[in-house]
Amino acid sequence: NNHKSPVLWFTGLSGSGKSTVSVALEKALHERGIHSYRLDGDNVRHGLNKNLGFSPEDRTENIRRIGEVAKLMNDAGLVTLTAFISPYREDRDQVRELLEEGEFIEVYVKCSLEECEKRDPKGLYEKARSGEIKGFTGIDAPYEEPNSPEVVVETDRQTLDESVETIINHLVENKLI
Ligand code: GGZ
Repeated sequence: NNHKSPVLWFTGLSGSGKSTVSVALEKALHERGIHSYRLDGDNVRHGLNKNLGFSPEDRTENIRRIGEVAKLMNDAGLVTLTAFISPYREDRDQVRELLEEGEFIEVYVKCSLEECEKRDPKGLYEKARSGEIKGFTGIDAPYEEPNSPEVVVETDRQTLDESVETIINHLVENKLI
């Protein structure tokens, strides 16, 4: 198998738009005849990783398992999309190391904390601010920004279509699709 298929690893704060952008990208890839598979909280944290919470150790284990699953799907030749906060740089770098050179595409879904809090689609930031939820990313748990992500999309400054186009352009320019 000499054809590289990418793992698109979305990382960013809760509410930054990881799911929205990855769903839209999946659709754009489909329109180009490219079959992809998306891993996100709905199909992973309720199944494979339902024994994990949000302590630093559990988040690291969450990302480790997702990385291993992404590697398997990548071996099977699928374009794989993952949408998890993945707050620790070291954990993301471990996944990068599991894959071959050039296969791991870190997509930083950048959005100010202020804007994420304003969106607060599930009311979780409000609960974190009031202390009802402890250890919430960006409030009282860390988010380590990527140092050199392959792609950055800024969801508080770009439209959804622009973000998708930015990612597609990167994939085309690097002959990954
Ligand atoms: C961050 C939390 C927390 C805490 C529950 N911190 O906006 P959401 O709801 O849908 O996305 C968040 C999701 C994060 O799960 P991940 O598997 O992506 O996290 S990690 O990569 O850090 O393992 C949020 C919800 O779960 N959630 N508690 N304390 N997000």
